[in-house]
Amino acid sequence: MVRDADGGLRRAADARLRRILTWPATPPRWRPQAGPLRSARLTSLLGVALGVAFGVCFVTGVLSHLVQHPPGWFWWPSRPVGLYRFTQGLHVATGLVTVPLLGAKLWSVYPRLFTWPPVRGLAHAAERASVAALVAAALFQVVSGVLNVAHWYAPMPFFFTTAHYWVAWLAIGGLLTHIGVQLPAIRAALSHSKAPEGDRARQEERARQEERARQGEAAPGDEVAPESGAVGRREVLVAVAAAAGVITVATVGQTVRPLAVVGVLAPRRPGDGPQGLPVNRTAAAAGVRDVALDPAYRLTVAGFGRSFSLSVTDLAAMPQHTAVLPIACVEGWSSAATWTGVRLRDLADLLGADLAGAEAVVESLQASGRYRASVVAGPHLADDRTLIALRLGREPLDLDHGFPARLIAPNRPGVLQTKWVARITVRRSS
Ligand SMILES: Nc1nc2c(c(=O)[nH]1)N[C@H]1C(S)=C(S)[C@@H](COP(=O)(O)O)O[C@H]1N2
Ligand SMILES: [Mo]
Repeated sequence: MVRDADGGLRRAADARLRRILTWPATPPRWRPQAGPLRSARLTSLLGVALGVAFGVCFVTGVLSHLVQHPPGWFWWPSRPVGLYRFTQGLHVATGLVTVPLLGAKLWSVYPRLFTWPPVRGLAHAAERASVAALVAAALFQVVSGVLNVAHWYAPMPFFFTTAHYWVAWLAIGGLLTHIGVQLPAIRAALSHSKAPEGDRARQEERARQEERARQGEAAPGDEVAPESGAVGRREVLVAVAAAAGVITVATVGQTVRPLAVVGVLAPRRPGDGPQGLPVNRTAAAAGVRDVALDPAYRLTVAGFGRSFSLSVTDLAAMPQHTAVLPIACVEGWSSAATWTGVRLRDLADLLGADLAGAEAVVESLQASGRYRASVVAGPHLADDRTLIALRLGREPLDLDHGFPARLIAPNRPGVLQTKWVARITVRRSS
């Protein structure tokens, strides 16, 4: 029978692996001991919280990536105006909450790194390797994400966006595998108080624990005396929840304006900056000071075989519209502002072509740099709140906010709100 043959093969491979890896019978003395506090229930509760935070973070992160780098099949609406602001705020907030959760989770299982013997066979080796990959990926995501929120790119010799995106897939793959492998143990640990005596998963896990205990390698999660850790466990959970709460309150002010005063850990706060709005990249940093202030500035609009140029006076003479729209930076801060200017759609209409199925490429005076241009897809091109803004509040745009003209559209990441606009090219979307 095939099944027997498979099992036989695996047993033979396992036996060979064990012959190669001949561990001393007794573990070294420096092996950390599992205390009663590190119970399976604590580990499982932390794991569930971490899984939820990580899941929300993953979904909102993939969404953000799709919005910024849309593949052909992807469609993103221009309304609700603040949807991206919400999903990205949630991404950063859940990501920051994983810092204490991941720390506590790793603390609760850390003596398991030293299980003896280190490798018990092929399946065990594969499981340990997958957990190692998961831990490495999760730590990478948390550390790189925090560095990004802190605008500290120096320790990252790679392009953050690409690395953070691909490692997220590694982490989620590792996480799903881990949950699959641990499901019986999680269920057993969490059904501890509620499940009827005969619960099978629980019995199986009990049996496994007893077996491990007999082999003198009681895992830290194994509840030898479940009651002894009860008070301590609650304290640990309260401390972790408190840490998560403090981190959230101290950072969420970068996007929730009423909490800005307590946002002591938020690198940027709504309301701080010229004209009451933070600046991502200054005109000086982008190298556009002189060209942006040059009276010879013209905005070129091109497409469908036509092209024309407008001065700031020409733009100001067109119908002006006002919209309250947020800048929602992927780095986690966001702030709403009142913008006034010309509708992008009105400019495109001057080309005299049918705009159905069209998109616009908006380019900056900035000669180089990753965010010097962006594509405005159909829904945003058609939206009457998508503006080439000339004014912020009551004043002309500050030079650092994109003077003389910048793009501002609803429901888009900040990186796509191109400043110092020099050229708009309208084309059929591919
Ligand atoms: N030309 C140009 N436009 C740009 C950028 C840039 O680097 N160059 N940065 C973008 C990013 S990442 C953000 S968050 C917003 C911030 O706009 P603000 O500086 O006016 O707040 O501008 C966007 N527009
Ligand atoms: Mo940004």
